Amino acid sequence: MNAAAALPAATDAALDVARVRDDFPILAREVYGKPLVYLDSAASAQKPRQVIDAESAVYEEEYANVHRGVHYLSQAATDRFEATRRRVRAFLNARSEDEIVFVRGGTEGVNLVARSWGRTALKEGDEILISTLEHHANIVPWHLLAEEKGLVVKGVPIHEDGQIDMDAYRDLLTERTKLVAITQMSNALGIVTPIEEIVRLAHDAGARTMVDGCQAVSHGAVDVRALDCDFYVFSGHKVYGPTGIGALYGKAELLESMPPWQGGGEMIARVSLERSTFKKPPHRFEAGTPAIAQAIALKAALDYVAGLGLDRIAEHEAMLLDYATERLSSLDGVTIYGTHPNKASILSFNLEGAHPHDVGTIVDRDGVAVRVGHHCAQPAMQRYGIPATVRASFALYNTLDEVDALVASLAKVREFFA
Ligand code: 7TS
Repeated sequence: MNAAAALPAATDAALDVARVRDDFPILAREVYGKPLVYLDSAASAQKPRQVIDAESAVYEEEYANVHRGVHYLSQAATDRFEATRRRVRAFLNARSEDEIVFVRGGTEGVNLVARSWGRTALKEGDEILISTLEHHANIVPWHLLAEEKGLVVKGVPIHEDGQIDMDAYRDLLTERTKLVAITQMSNALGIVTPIEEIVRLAHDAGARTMVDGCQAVSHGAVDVRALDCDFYVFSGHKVYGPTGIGALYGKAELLESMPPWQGGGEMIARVSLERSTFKKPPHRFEAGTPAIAQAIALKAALDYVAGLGLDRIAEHEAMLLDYATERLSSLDGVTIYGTHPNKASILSFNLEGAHPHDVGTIVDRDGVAVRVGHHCAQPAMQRYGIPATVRASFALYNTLDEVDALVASLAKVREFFA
């Protein structure tokens, strides 16, 4: 991924993980009398003090509703809320802050695109291409829309190694394809997709593109202008920010052409009893009181990762992933899902003879938090003929010792089921 413009420059030195860990108060706690080993950041990342402080400072110092008050506090809160929009613009390297719509998270971003753009731009028989790697958030909204409008949703298959089958993708792209909605990084397998090529081929075929960046944004810089995607979504909570806030990027001319998807306060130009007219994007898509403190604190999260340097974060996580892959492979009866070299930060696996839920429960007693289940990515599980996996996901605050703790705990699981 390309370095985004306008982010504070980081130095070349490796990540100082001990210092970074001090920023995350929760990492100092114990569970069941054992040090917490948090390997579930793909579900939600822990928060640094900088984000926690930014959110509580809003309530302690400058809280009021935004975009409506003439009074001092409302204007101060509005300024800070809009400062995050500018920050997200820089984070994604969008052209304009008007291309950044605040949403609750990735799920809401996809639903917005489906409900607003999809409902008006697509017609019966049109095709939407998704992939086997998608999170349900980038599948179900398209199914709902397809049901309503008579659209066809098709899935691009993946190879055994978890990577998108680009030949199959080329074959599936036809003049009927009107949207390609594909992830930049799989939450279930950690595979990083060739998203630039996917977008380029879609555009060559005349289709619009929506990139699910929920997993990708915390592992490398994103440049939506270089990528040239039409829409891009991400959730704040996976990039060390608060829950309840995320962003949808949409190209200005597309957002301009789209109708509101929710009606209410703050998105209107004028309302009479008979009819309403609407504001321009992005406010047209932001009905009601938003997640004010969360949005303001999202800026602190984006500043935090930029300050450390996304390249350095990615390098550290790649080191953890390589080490974990090697150590896990040395255990008997381990199957790793997603073996294509282009992957980041996620290790999805099963232990022969042990149900993933049992594995998760046993390692939890050693203080090791992993996610088990289908990871809201059932098509990927179906591809491998399994109901679930164990998923360890690594973040900027994880250490090699924590990988060792996971492996030691898994060795106990092996003994238990031997
Ligand atoms: N897309 C991807 C690729 C995701 O990983 C997730 C959440 C979403 C969309 C939805 O994001 P939300 O913030 O709106 O929920 N993924 C996960 C996960 O892997 N474990 O818990 C949530």
